[in-house]
Amino acid sequence: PEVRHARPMLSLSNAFSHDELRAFDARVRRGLGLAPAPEPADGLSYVTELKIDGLAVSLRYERGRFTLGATRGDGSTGEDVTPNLRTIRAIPERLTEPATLEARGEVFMPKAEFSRINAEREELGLALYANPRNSGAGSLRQKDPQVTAGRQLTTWLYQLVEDAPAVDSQSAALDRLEALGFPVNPERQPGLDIEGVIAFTDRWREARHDLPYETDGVVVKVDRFDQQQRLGMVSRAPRWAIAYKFPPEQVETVVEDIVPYVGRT
Ligand code: 3BA
Repeated sequence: PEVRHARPMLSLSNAFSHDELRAFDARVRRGLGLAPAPEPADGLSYVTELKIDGLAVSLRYERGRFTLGATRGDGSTGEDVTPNLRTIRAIPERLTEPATLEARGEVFMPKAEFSRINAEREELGLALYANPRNSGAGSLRQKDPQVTAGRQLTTWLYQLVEDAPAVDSQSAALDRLEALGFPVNPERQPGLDIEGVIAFTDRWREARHDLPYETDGVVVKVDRFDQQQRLGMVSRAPRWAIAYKFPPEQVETVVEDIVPYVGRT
């Protein structure tokens, strides 16, 4: 069944270069009425998160119990995948306090599980999944939760939606999600200016290959909620966040043979 999100799930605008990140910083500074370059007391800092290449979901908890889980869908309406999400061990059935909230994040398939599933599918003569992302999405959007249960899916949560927020920044929200019992990616960094953000993207462009899961970039967010609020949104994308995408992988392919055919024409 379909579910309407209580609050719409937004989308992220993209940046593909350091200059586009600096242009994002310039827009943020202009929007907040700050000087074009960082000053000691300007109160602006960014928090970076690895961009997980998975399927965005929203998990609803009432009085500390998991009650409803949905895919992002078009942002307003997603699919109810609660029984499938209940098979994912990383998703807590009970929180550490009886809170009513929504936690949003990414469900994904680790690289090793992707290899295992594809090897199994090859054995069975089934079509192979192209990448962990497709494999993860396919595994979650199953009619039979037993199929999902047979795949090792996991999750990182990165957004906390509460009626009366208990925290005033994204970095504190990530810590609170962790304290509530959710898995939160440890490779996050608060307290950065834009050059610190750029250094973070440079470090992970290479290091990402050593991770057991796929990341396709870095999400950069203005840390303070009051500043996020003042910046607002354009269409459905917050002006206070941007996704930096790693450059596509350059690989070499060996052409082993060329077989020409002559057709009727
Ligand atoms: N942070 C994806 N959107 C993200 C909350 C905002 C956001 C993402 C993010 C809008 C990731 C768009 C879909 C969505 C929850 C809407 C992340 C990641 N933050 N770390 C700023 O790791 N892929 N995606 N998800 N609401």
